Amino acid sequence: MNTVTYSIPNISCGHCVHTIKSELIELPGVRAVEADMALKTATITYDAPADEESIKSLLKEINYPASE
Ligand SMILES: [Cu+2]
Repeated sequence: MNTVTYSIPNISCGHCVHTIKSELIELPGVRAVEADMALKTATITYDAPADEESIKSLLKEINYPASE
């Protein structure tokens, strides 16, 4: 089990948080998603087949790219 936290500048309201959580949880291997509106971060707990690459590519696809 792996956990990563990304900074996501596009998070601006509760709708963003909901979108990120509901989209990411659909990705095979993702076990848990928390997103914080105030901090503009998302914390994702995952196992294979999910990996950082697939998570970041999904975030980009839904227009919430992780900044690094
Ligand atoms: Cu929003």
